[in-house]
Amino acid sequence: MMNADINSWEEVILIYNSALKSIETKVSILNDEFQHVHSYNPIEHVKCRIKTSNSIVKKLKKNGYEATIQNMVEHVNDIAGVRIICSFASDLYAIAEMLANQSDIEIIHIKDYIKNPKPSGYRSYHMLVRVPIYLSDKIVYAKVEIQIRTVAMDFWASLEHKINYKFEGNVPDRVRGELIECAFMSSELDKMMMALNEEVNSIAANAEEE
Ligand code: 0O2
Repeated sequence: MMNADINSWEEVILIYNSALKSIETKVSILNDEFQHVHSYNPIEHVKCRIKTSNSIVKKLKKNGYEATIQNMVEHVNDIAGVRIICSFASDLYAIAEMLANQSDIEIIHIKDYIKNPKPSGYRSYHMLVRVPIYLSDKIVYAKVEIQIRTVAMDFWASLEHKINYKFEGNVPDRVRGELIECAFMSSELDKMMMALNEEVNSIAANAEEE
């Protein structure tokens, strides 16, 4: 059964909430296993949210679609959103690969705004996936947008989001320029912290060998 079988608002919420739970559990298992094998948690925290009905309708209208359940399910990719915040960029790619390798996760597309940041300076790794939900009499599939980013990327994105909201999208050029500079600095910070962490790990590994 496909997405078109979802036909009431209550059912939409039920299905997308289940999809969120499914991804949240998968991420939590990976984090526990990482802790078991490597003795540390790559994930700082995970945030799950269902897009509000107002935001869904706004997005549909912006893209020229009528506000119907069918259009929502077909054209709004981020009704269910999971944000995974990691300490280091290397962990972020490891988590993304582990999720991608799970046979019941179908990847619809990947947008790597870390390798290719947006002109705004935005950096994050986006996976749009589809997961099966087993109901009493049928299987339905729901899309989940997974955003994976470092703490520094998340800090930048939440400030930029607030600034955009305050200026209703018309951010003054000077502020926009400063934001781009902050994005560059946060990227440099990520690189330095990752290098430092690798150095500390190799010192610790050498000490263990001796
Ligand atoms: P909100 O309020 O976070 O929900 P799609 O969702 O795939 O149909 P698009 O624009 O092609 O649409 O997807 P993209 O580029 O992958 O971005 C989706 C989400 O990423 C956005 O959702 C934001 O959460 C985040 N994002 C993308 N670009 C930026 C940016 O420049 N700054 C910040 N702070 N966040 C960004 P929404 O629905 O736009 O917003």
